[in-house]
Amino acid sequence: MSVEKIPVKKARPNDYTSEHHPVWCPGCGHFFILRALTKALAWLNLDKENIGLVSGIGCSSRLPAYLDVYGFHGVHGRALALASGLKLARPDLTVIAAGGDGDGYSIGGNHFIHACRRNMDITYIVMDNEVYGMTKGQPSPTSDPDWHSKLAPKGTGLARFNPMGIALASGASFIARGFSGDPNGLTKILTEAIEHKGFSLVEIKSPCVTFRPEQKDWHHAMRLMNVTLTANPMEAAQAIYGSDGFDTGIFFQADMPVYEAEAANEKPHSDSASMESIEKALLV
Ligand SMILES: Cc1ncc(C[n+]2csc(CCOP(=O)(O)OP(=O)(O)O)c2C)c(N)n1
Ligand code: SF4
Repeated sequence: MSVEKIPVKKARPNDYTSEHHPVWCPGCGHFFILRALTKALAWLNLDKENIGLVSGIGCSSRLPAYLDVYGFHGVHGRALALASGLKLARPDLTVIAAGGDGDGYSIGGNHFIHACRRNMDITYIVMDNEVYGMTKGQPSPTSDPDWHSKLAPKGTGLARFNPMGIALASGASFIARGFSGDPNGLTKILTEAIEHKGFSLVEIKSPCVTFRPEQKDWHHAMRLMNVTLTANPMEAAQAIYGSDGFDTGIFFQADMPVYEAEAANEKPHSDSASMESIEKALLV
């Protein structure tokens, strides 16, 4: 008797896009991140119903609306809190959090540090344009101190926040930088980040063509995929702090303990005992 082969359906990037057309400004870097993410999901051939994409608020945080996966457009700065709860309640899901530098590093800064520290199996995509785009151009934690704007004449005078350095110091086990203008490199980084077991920070330089038009020149400055991957935090710290922000690639990847709530693995959803454990876990 011949054994029939069951063909495995290979997903295509368009399988993951929703019917909504992005309302981003023409030329915004976020378009290319959306595309790279759909390519990574297709490459991994993930089932749509097993993906949870959570965001905060901002132009970048509109991402879940444009993907045909389970999505949650949350509140400003709370994407990682939501993503952590989702992963604890449904450890079987691929959980991705997304947002901007304002959302994640300013109002969401505390959640960012502790999400790194827990090293839960979540991929965090930060679409960094060094500005609050949606609220019309305020400086963000990653803006240069002397970036002059109507809202901050002569700049803030404040040193830049170093998200990758902070992620390393706080316990994240995968740290990478991508560029929205490098679709192939970015797809590769996102694929590796989603596959990685633990907290993955993917910092993506994504020009805001409206409030930071000078960022259109970033593509001249980028040094694409030139970073040497290490599992040694000292070497990673040197690479992160030695970079002027224009190098891309995976800076750090290590096999480190991943926080998983025992009770959440046993019985998700309405069981009050497991809800208590989840609440306790989030206070760690
Ligand atoms: C609690 C709260 N504070 C402030 C706002 C206003 N707000 C909405 S989006 C945003 C900034 C978003 O900037 P960023 O995360 O960098 O994303 P971008 O728009 O640049 O992609 C702010 C301050 C809000 N919605 N909720
Ligand atoms: S304001 Fe900036 S970040 Fe927002 S959609 Fe326009 S270009 Fe993109």
